[in-house]
Amino acid sequence: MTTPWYRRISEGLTKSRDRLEGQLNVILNRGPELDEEFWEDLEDALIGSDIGVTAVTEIVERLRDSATRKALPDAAAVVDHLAEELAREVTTEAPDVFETAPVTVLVVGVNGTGKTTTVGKLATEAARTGKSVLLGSGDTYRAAAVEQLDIWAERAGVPVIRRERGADPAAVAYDTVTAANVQRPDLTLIDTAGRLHTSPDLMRELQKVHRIATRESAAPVKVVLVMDATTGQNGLAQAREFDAALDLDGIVLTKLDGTAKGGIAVAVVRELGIPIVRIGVGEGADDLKPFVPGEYARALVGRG
Ligand SMILES: Nc1nc2c(ncn2[C@@H]2O[C@H](COP(=O)(O)OP(=O)(O)OP(=O)(O)O)[C@@H](O)[C@H]2O)c(=O)[nH]1
Ligand SMILES: [Mg+2]
Repeated sequence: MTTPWYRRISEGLTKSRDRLEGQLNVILNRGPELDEEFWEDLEDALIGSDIGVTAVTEIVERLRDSATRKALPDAAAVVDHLAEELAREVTTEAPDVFETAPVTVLVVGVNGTGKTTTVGKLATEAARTGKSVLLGSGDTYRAAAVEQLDIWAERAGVPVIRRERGADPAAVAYDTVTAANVQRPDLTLIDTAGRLHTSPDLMRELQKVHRIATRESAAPVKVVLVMDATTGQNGLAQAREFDAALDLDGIVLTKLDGTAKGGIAVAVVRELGIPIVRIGVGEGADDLKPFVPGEYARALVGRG
């Protein structure tokens, strides 16, 4: 069961697991009784991981039901069953947007969440598995943005469509999808500049980028938000705004390695209803992983 892949996810979630596992151990050390104090402390431990009140209430309810039916006889049995319930909360039927080919994916999000890095990692992964990839450098604001994407592209050996700094990002999107219509790559990824979800002008600009890409692209166009897991509840607020403006197809949850509140992934799926399509557990090319509910839950709870 301990594949290298699982080990990396598990390492990435160390901070979150240390926190949650520590709290669960405190609860377990008090004894096997399933009294009110047990259920309250379990709830608090889960809410403290940013799992979100809605999901926590449902999970604890189900565990209580099982305990009443004597399926879970004591505290240890309940805690052992927790990972399974958590996995259930984040399981969705949504298809993997990066696996359908051909596809064009517009990558959006607030400043510094990891968009360009994620585009680089995705390009690396796709190229390695023999897919053809085309990148569009849609961040025309930041001086170093094009160079940053170029470095990833060069390493992955994939072409990039770009324009001069200050150009209209919708023009870059146009150039990219029209090139894709001719070259027909399996995967086209368009990076965009970071922007605050509270800025109407910048959100309108992004809608224009999306409109033009959708109008011109022969391949279906999907929109993926890159969300920084360390921003917690604020990240959820960002996601709601981006979803309202662009109707998101998926979320890449980055920097899970940088937070003790990795339960935020549960809140993303349950409260936003948007599937998590990848998780970022580090800065390297190999640190972007598929989101597998069972593995994630085991890595978060740390037991079994
Ligand atoms: N620890 C960790 N760092 C990450 C992860 N993903 C990205 N980063 C780092 O986050 C920082 C910002 O990443 P960028 O890819 O430049 O973020 P961005 O969203 O493109 O930023 P802007 O274009 O300025 O909005 C970089 O230092 C990345 O290495 C991750 O999963 N874990
Ligand atoms: Mg960027």
